[in-house]
Amino acid sequence: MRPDAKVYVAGHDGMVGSALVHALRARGFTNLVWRTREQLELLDQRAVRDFFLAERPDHVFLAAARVGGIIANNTYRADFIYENLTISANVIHAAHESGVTKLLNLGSSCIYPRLAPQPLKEEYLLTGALEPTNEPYAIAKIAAIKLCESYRRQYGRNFVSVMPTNLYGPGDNFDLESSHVLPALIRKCHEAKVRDDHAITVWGTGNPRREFLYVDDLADACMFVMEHYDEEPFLNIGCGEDLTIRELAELVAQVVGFRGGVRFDESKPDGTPRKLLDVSRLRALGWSPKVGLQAGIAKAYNWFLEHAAPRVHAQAD
Ligand code: GFB
Repeated sequence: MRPDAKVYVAGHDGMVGSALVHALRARGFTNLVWRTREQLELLDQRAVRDFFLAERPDHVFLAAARVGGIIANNTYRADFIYENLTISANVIHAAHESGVTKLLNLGSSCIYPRLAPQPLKEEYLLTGALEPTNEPYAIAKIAAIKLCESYRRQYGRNFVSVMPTNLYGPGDNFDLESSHVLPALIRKCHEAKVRDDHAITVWGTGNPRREFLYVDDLADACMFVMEHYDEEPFLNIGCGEDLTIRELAELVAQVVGFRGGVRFDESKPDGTPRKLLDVSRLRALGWSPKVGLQAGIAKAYNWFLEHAAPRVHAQAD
């Protein structure tokens, strides 16, 4: 990327998009473009097209998406498939029409078959049935991969996709119904500590295994891919290590300083039993993460204390 390249970050105010803006600025990129949802509705095809033709960005990070944890995915199934399909189609097509030099599309590790061998290699895509709780979201993300591949094959566009593992960090959603597990556990442990509760309640059996990546590492990996990788096959982004939800709950409790117990609500879904990415392709290209899980949870907890906890308390009062 030239230092004066015009870079559009779609989804700049989300957890991933804001980490990308931060990473771009830290590397000296100043010609950044973004729009709030009020200024540009990404579900509106004409508005997206007009924006791209007026701004003509050189590089695009497609980090705009409707996201959420297992219950949100399972409950708002229509919203998750419709919004994610539409955003991807509108942005990728407009990037093609306006002649964008390179686009990086962010997917998700839930694109892989529920019972695929572990760790998940990129070539396992479309080799089996998906996890039912997030099938609509996964189908939309698979469609986005295929959009990038297809514009590359038909029109020679440099559109690349990456599949991040479960992410967490500053700017995360800490709502107990719609969030992912890690921010939910930070909030549950914090509130239990403040209230001096005996235990927190964790959804499911605690047995599923998940891999977690700190969002600044993800942003760093996206910068690396934007600058060094121009091939068609998409790339996994993860740390290559996982743990059970029970182990995660214990680790979060330790970082937060909650000394009570953990009980499991087995009426809530477990989701896919294991989701560990094979990250050998990205490692072979020369990228690896920097932030360990315990340090990352401590950073995320500090952000929660500074930004999210006051809001949560204000809502409760
Ligand atoms: O993070 P999570 O919602 O997403 O849940 P997935 C991971 C695991 O943590 C599941 C358990 O087994 C949950 O049952 N869990 C335990 C909890 N306690 C909680 C809690 O308080 N809140 C939440 N949310 N989970 C999502 C997909 O799957 O991951 C998306 O639905 C996307 O499509 C995203 O891929 C990264 O890892 O199961």
